[in-house]
Amino acid sequence: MPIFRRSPLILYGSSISYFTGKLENYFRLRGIPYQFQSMQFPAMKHTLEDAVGLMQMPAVQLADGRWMTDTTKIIDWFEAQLGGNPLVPDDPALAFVCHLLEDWADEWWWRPAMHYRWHYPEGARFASRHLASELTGAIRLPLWLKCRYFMHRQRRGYTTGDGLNPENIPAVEAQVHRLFEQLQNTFSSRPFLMGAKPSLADIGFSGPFFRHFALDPVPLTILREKAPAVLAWVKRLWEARLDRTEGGWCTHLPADLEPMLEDMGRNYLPYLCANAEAVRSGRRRFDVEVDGVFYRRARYSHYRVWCLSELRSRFARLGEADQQAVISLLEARGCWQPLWRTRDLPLLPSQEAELPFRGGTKMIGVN
Ligand SMILES: N[C@@H](CCC(=O)N[C@@H](CS)C(=O)NCC(=O)O)C(=O)O
Repeated sequence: MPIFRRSPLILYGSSISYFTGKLENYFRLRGIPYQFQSMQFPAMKHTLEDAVGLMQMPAVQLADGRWMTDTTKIIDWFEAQLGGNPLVPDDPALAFVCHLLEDWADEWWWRPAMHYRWHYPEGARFASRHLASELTGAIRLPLWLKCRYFMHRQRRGYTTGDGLNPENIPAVEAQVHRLFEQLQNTFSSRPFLMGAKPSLADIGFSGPFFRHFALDPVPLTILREKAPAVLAWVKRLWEARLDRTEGGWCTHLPADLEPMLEDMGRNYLPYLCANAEAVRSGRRRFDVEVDGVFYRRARYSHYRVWCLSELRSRFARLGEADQQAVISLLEARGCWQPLWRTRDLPLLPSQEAELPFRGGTKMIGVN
């Protein structure tokens, strides 16, 4: 029996964090016992930089003392220990789509989720107060000052400091509305993204939804009014246990997922390629127009070069017939060509090879 079945691991993070929420949904779904602890700063920053090479949340400490970082690779590791691959459809082309959706949820919906939290005063007031009280009790400064620090840091790092401005905000919000409509459509016809049971794609989407869109005041109001089936899915996923779920995978790509793939082919995949070009030429800030939206002075991300390389390696590992199936599925939805637009990727030497026990780069480097 794996060690994590015998003694609970510790999950360090924040009770309103995107990726902490993603990992909690995974642990619950898989029945992996965990004890949640809020990260305390500044102590955890030093602990994590020593233990895993960088400070990001969540972090996991196993009962044998080992530390882990990066939800995607943490989940991979647990899945390998548990065996059987039950969170990914058996059909290789659908399995590829499942991983694509997880990546899209992790990386593309981060900025809009941060926008809704930090742009609107009701979100920013709630989140800054919550984070300041939850994470920085040991810092002896007035609460109002810590709140100001969080608001400023998160905007500078992730919203206005990552390509958002008054000109493009309406278009970015329109994308979020479109996603809500698409998911409302999906969850009105079946319980989870890829069938009657939860997949890695659902776990991925719990990132932007569980602790952001379904929690922050402005997007929550939109969901209540326009996409209640999505709120029902958030709750269903939180309550789901894999050993108790019945039903199987979709046997082919459901029509309701097609518009999402088309959007991914128009926004995320071209963005990933543009980001790779920015990293190659050392442009820490770059301008990029994707899906008709112009992002000025977006931050480059070494980590997302690796994300693109992971998607490509996953494809490369498939047999010839499965590769053909993936190509036809992606080509028909406009995802194939943008996946390869930038040929050689500027990866760092052995980039992220030690995950989940040691990380090399943060999603976006913010101090
Ligand atoms: N790829 C990482 C991303 C984790 C991440 O970026 N987490 C955010 C909080 S939800 C964070 O810690 N950001 C670092 C910072 O703000 O300094 C994962 O999957 O765990």
